[in-house]
Amino acid sequence: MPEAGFGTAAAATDLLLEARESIDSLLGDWAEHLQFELGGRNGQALAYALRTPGKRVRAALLLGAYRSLGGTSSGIAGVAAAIETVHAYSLVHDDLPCMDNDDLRRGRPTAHRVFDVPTATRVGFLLVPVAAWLLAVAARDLGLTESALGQMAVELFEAGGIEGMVGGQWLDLEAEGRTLSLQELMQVHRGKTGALIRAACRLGAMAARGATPQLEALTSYGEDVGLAFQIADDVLDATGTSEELGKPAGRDAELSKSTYVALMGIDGARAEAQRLAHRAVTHLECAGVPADALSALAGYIVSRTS
Ligand code: GRG
Repeated sequence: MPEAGFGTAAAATDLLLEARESIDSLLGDWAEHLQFELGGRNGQALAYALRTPGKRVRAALLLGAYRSLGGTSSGIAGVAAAIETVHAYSLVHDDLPCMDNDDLRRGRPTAHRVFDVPTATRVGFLLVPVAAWLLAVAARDLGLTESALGQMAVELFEAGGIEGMVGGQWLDLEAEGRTLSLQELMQVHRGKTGALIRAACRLGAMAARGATPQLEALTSYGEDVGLAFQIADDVLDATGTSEELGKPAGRDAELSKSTYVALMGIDGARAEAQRLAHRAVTHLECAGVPADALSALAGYIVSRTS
């Protein structure tokens, strides 16, 4: 439930529900199609990865950003599905033995446990062109120009690359067993988790053909909620149960990872996440971007229990 001071609770729950329903349905259709096209074990594994149900926070942020700038087309779901597919690839690879070596994800056995490591590795890579296809189809449905599609593709795949998610994950892996400074930790979090969340907000704004000040406000909102999201994730890893999280709890301590909890304690980390979520909303208010749903989502991000 979103917290007091963060907009109407129903605005976040409605958006998350809509995101979950539309993305699960769209990715379910793609899973069926690609399982048939690819065939065999690879096809089954790709469909498994596409069908694993997440909270769809990135999709909800993208829908919220799009609507906040007046977007109305249902075609936006395809853009949201594209970013969720890049996120799904990152989870499949993050769980591999060469990275976090986890058995459970989204309440289900990880892809490499159900299939095997080479298959899960392949499937992770295959999800990237699937995301590109989803984006291209969505851009057509939204009536966007080729130039706009090109800009959105750069946005999505740069956020997923060395300057963003891959770079952040790389730094995170290299830092295992070492204590990072707060500045270094922020760099890891901004890349590993923040970059895709920032991109979700920017893609929603770009699809709505937002003006530069609105795009900038949504970018700043995305940067702050992106960091807040990962801080909340650190807190949940330290305080939640594996059942609540749908993945093994307490892994950060097991892997000797630097986290906000390690640096600031649980209360300090919670307070920092709250501060960032509030600041995120002020960026929208200052630019006159209608903030109710995005404010409620910011509140949800720092008060979620899974
Ligand atoms: C080759 C170095 C290298 C990297 C490959 C694996 C990878 C790319 C990146 C990992 C990025 C990653 C897993 C970041 C963690 C982000 C995070 C907090 C995930 C959990 O997000 P939720 O809670 O998950 O939104 P659901 O399941 O709800 O979608």
